[in-house]
Amino acid sequence: MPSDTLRLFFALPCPPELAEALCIWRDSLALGGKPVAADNLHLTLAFLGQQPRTRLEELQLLAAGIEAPPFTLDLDRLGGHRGTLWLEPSQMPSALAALAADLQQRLLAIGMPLDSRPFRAHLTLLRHAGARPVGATVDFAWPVERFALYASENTARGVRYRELGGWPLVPGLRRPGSDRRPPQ
Ligand code: 2AM
Repeated sequence: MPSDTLRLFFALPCPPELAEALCIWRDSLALGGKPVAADNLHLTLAFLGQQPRTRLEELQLLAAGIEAPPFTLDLDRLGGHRGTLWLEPSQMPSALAALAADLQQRLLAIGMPLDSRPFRAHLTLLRHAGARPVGATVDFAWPVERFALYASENTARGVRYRELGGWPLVPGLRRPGSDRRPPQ
């Protein structure tokens, strides 16, 4: 019988060609550990934790109301902590900060309990690494064109992130405040 709750999060899904390139590069580092599967690579925008299934429709409607433009995310920095290895941008694109902030404000407005830590954009590549990368340089350009809602599920083959809805980022949309004229 399906559970009454789902472990949910909103994220940017990594495009398949980029995911493949990232996995090839990561595997070439030969750091051991538990690699994140190519299909699971993503950048979390908001982590909701365990939520009742009955709230899914509300979350899908909330996401459909978001208007934000596409942007390029330069993953040009390696980060890591306790055997976890991730990629992150050295410069946070303002469009990404605005998208995450808009989503989080809307989630708070419907009473979703969110992590109180500030948003830190990162894409996890590897967990429980046996070694640290030495001298590795990185620069992957990610054309971000959509975001999605996922359920994290434990399967016989490990954790799988199932997409429950996806929404495009639409060109030509201005961020709030971006149409203000500078003072004369
Ligand atoms: P991670 O990659 O840094 O582990 C699915 O679990 C996604 O949600 C992962 O990207 C994970 O981040 C993130 N996540 C898991 N638990 C979280 C938490 N308590 N707060 C914020 N993000 C979390």
